[in-house]
Amino acid sequence: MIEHKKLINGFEYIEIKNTSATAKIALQGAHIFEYKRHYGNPVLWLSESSDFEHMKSIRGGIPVCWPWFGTPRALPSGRMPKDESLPQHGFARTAMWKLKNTNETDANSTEVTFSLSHTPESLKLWPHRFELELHVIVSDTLTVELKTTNLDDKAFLITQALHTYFDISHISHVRVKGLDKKPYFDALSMKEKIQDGDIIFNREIDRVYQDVYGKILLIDKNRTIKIQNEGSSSVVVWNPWVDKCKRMSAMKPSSYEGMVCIESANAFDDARIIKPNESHTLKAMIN
Ligand code: TA6
Repeated sequence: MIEHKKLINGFEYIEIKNTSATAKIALQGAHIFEYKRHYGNPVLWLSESSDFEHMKSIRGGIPVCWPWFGTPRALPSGRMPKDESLPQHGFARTAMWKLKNTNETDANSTEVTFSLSHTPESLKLWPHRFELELHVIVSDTLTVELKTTNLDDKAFLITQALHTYFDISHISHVRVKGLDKKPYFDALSMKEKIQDGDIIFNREIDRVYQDVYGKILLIDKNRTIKIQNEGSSSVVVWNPWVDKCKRMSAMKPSSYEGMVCIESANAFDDARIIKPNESHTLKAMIN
C-alpha cells in the first residue's frame, strides 16, 4: 500500500506498507524518515524534537546531502566554491522533489522513485543542469539509489552522502566493524589517521573513511545492521556526543545516546566527476 499523507502544517510525505516493512518518505528532500521491519526496533533514528518544516532538514532518517557533502570547502582543493554562505550538505535535502514512479512489485516489496532537477534558484547556488533521482526499495532490505545525471554541456564534480541515522539501544553498546586499517580524515583534529580495530564510542566522532568497499556492520546488543554500498568508497561515521549534541538543532541533550550516523558517501578523495549526459549512482543496501 502506498498512501499520500500530509501533516497539519501541510508537510507532505508518502507512507509505504507491505508484508516486510513500513516506510515514510517526505517529498521535501526525498527524505526517508522512517523504515521499520515488522519485527524489532526501527532501523532509522528520528529525533523526537525534529521539525517537519518547510526548508529545514528533518533530524534523522536519511538526509540526502547533494551536490556537496559538508561545507563546499570540503571539495578537493582547486575545485572549491569560495562562498561559505552556501548551505551545509547542499540543497537537495531541503528542496521539493517530485514523486516520479511507484511500483508495488509484490507483497514483500515496494519501489518508489523521486526526482529533482535544476531550477533558477538551484542554478544560483550551483551553476549546473542536472537530474537527480532517488530510487527506494522498501523490503526486508532498505535499498537506496541516488542517481546523478549531468544535463549540462560541461563536466561537473559532486560530493554527496546518504547521511543515515541509525537507531541504537545505547551508544555505549554499539561498535562498528569493517573499517579496520582504513585511512580516515578526522574532522575534529583535522588530521589523517588510520583506524585500529572496531570503532567504539566514548567521545565525539566525526570521520570520513576512504577505500571502503566491503560490508560495514553496526553491532548492537541485540541486533546487527549490515550496510553495503556501491558506487562509493567513502563512509562517514558521526556521533555528536554530549557537548555538540546540546548545540545541535532539533536534538535533545540526550539524543546522542540513541543514534549513530554511518553515511554512504562520495566524500573528499572519493568526489566524482560526471561528464555531460553521463550518470553516477551511489547505492546503499541496509538490512
Ligand atoms: O556527517 C557528519 C556531519 O557533517 C557532522 O559534522 C554534523 O555536524 C552533521 O553532519 C550534521 O549536520 P547538519 O547540517 O545536519 O546539522
